[in-house]
Amino acid sequence: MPDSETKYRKIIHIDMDAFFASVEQRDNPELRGKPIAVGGGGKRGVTTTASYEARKFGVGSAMPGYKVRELCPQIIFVPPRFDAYKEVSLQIREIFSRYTDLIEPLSFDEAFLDVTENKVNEAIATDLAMRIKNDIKEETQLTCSAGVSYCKFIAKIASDMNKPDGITVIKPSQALVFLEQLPVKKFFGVGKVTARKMEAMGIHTGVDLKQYSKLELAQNFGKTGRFFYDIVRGIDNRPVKAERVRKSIGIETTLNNDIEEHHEIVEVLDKIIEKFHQRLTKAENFGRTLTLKLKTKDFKTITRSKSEDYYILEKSKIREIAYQLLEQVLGEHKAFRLIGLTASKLQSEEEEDGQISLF
Ligand code: TTP
Ligand code: MG
Repeated sequence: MPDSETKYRKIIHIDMDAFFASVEQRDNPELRGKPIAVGGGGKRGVTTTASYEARKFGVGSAMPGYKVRELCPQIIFVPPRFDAYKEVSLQIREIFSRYTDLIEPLSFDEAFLDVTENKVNEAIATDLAMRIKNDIKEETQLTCSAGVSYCKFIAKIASDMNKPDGITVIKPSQALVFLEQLPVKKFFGVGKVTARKMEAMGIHTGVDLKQYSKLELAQNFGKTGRFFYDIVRGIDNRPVKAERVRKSIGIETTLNNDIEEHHEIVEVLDKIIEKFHQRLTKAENFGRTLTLKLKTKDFKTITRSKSEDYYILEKSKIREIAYQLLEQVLGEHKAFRLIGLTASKLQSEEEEDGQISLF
């Protein structure tokens, strides 16, 4: 529990209610008030989610179709329309940004907002959460649930407590009792295996968890164990991390000696291309523009770029363009001390603009 000297943060966690299913019911009045499952209608498919009407029968996410039919024979299967969900996702993010720039999206339908300082000078976080809920309802015709607290962990648990269309506030003074009563399966990172292990150790709720020392928890659960130790005492200082949109991905190498032999330059460039391609592949993020950067021995920086209509995905294509760009430079300059390659106009950036579906 943070001591009374601490200036508490104000964190809101927002999560849309039965997200995909609600969008389907909004866009097709015939589905309203009925048990529906989004996806899972095919032979092998599983559901993405289910409407609240279907949840009464026990239908939920990631369930195979046959199981859903067993639980709820009158279920209506609806194929997913990811573009529609993406659109709402962008809409709600725009709403959040009216109130704060400290937004950390966790998925398409949920985000943390740090509103300690906010753009509308609203001192009461609960009132701000109400405003956000109202904006979302008015502009998307959909409901969401909000959790309000002083840290991320409690705000996220709180948003799930009064679904749908709910709001739950856990004040710092209520946090300790709240956490002591919390079933361990609600604790971050408690999967089935951990839950079973905890069960065996007699840990059912926060208060049981508290009986163990930090060392004991670390020995049994590693790094997560230390996290549990702090969390159950209400200590969670993780900041809300605003997602910065990446504009470019690049690699450069400063050389020990200036190089001017053509074959040496190409050798270094080939190594860079290899690493550069690996990095893009790992990030699953490619660019439409490639930039070659060179620094001459007298510290002059030269860049040459080329853009394509589509993302430059293959190593051979990167090499082809990089060689072309190098040829352009070699006419004027010879000796270099740095070589680099950068990709820009990235896939991730354009997805953010809503041009490309994320699914
Ligand atoms: P959730 O927020 O977990 O669920 P939900 O919004 O449907 O319901 P709740 O009211 O309980 O928040 O997930 C958001 C969307 O993500 C969900 O509508 C569909 C999708 N999803 C999947 O595709 N597969 C899954 O296994 C889960 C859990 C969600
Ligand atoms: Mg949700």
